[in-house]
Amino acid sequence: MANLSLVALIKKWQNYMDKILKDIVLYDYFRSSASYRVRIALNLKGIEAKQIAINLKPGEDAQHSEQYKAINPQGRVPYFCDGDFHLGQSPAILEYLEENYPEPALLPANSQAKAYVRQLAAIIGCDVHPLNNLSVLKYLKTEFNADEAAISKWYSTWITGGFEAFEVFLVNNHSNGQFCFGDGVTLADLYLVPQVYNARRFNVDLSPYPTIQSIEAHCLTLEAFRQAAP
Ligand SMILES: N[C@@H](CCC(=O)N[C@@H](CS)C(=O)NCC(=O)O)C(=O)O
Repeated sequence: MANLSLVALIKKWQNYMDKILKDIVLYDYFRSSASYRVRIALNLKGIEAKQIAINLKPGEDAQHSEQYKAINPQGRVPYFCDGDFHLGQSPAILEYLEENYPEPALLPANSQAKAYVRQLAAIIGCDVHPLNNLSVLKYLKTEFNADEAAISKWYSTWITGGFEAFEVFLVNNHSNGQFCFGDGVTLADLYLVPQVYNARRFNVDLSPYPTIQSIEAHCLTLEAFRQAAP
């Protein structure tokens, strides 16, 4: 009897571990725009992921907890697990999703078009977002005594610089005002819409960027974007 229940217990444990190992998990935070990109991709590709919230709110700082750092040593979100394969950094996660869950494609097939879309994504992912990250803002406050006004100025400076160029690229390349490129969603839209959300949070004036605003408005009519929104 005792042996039988031990076997049952082991079986139960094995089932549980199998489930965890096969699960797709996304560690994220609702306001994290890097996580928002990944949430949109998961929705578009119809991938069900278990979301685990890491509370980035100053004072909570769950990203720096020992427990979370044991999962993601970088202490940032998003962090993605496909079974026992674990991955940080939204660009890497998005590329992984694109290769392993190719439908619908988020990159055009043509290599020049693909490079153009990646360029747009990189304006935000490499040049805007990293400068406005939570840890950067915290550093400005604690190390340079930056007050709220200075932080806002810093924040809008990098968004404005990025959006100015982004808008010109969109216009010069004849964006249809619904998507950054062509007539469907690409990675560029996944980077743009969350960044516009950040801009709105910090009251950045978006009036000089009508195409960006129009793309945001259109993308937010799509269920995959709406459900991923903070
Ligand atoms: N390059 C990374 C950036 C990730 C990142 O910095 N995420 C922010 C939230 S959007 C974060 O976790 N910040 C925590 C912190 O700065 O302490 C990516 O694209 O995944």
